[in-house]
Amino acid sequence: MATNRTFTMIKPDAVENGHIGGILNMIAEGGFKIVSLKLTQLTLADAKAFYAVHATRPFYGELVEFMSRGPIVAAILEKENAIEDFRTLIGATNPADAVEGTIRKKYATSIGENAVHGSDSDANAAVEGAFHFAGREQF
Ligand code: RTP
Ligand code: MG
Repeated sequence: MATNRTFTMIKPDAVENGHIGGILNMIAEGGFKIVSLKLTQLTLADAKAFYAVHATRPFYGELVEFMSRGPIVAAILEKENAIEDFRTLIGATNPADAVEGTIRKKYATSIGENAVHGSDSDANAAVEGAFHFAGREQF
């Protein structure tokens, strides 16, 4: 299995609720190496661009308002099979469906405010990582 990278954000709800440390710990315990990391905040325009793929979905307005309302932690993570293994670690989009031991089971509050993001493909991980980090910030 090839080593590859995924992109994650600790979303505004989890930052507000004091879960940065707990989530980074679960990421480390899950075997992911942090290759980029920062506390930052999306503008409304940033959030609209980042989630452009969801522009026609009914929850888009709510999603971009939420994602820009406060600081987030952005990170690029490296591991064998990173995309799939990270989505397993974060759990289902709706925390009500997330299994025990996942980040969303422990820290998410609702389907919209679900604590973390994980890229869904290698191509999107590269685009999303480059959205937040210059090449010299990707170690
Ligand atoms: P993410 O992209 O954040 O890792 O989440 P995901 O793949 O599990 O879910 P996705 O379908 O890509 O949806 C992106 C984010 O939109 C919000 N959402 N709200 N109210 C709703 O029905 C609803 N559905 C999705 C969530 O914040 C979700 O993570
Ligand atoms: Mg997604």
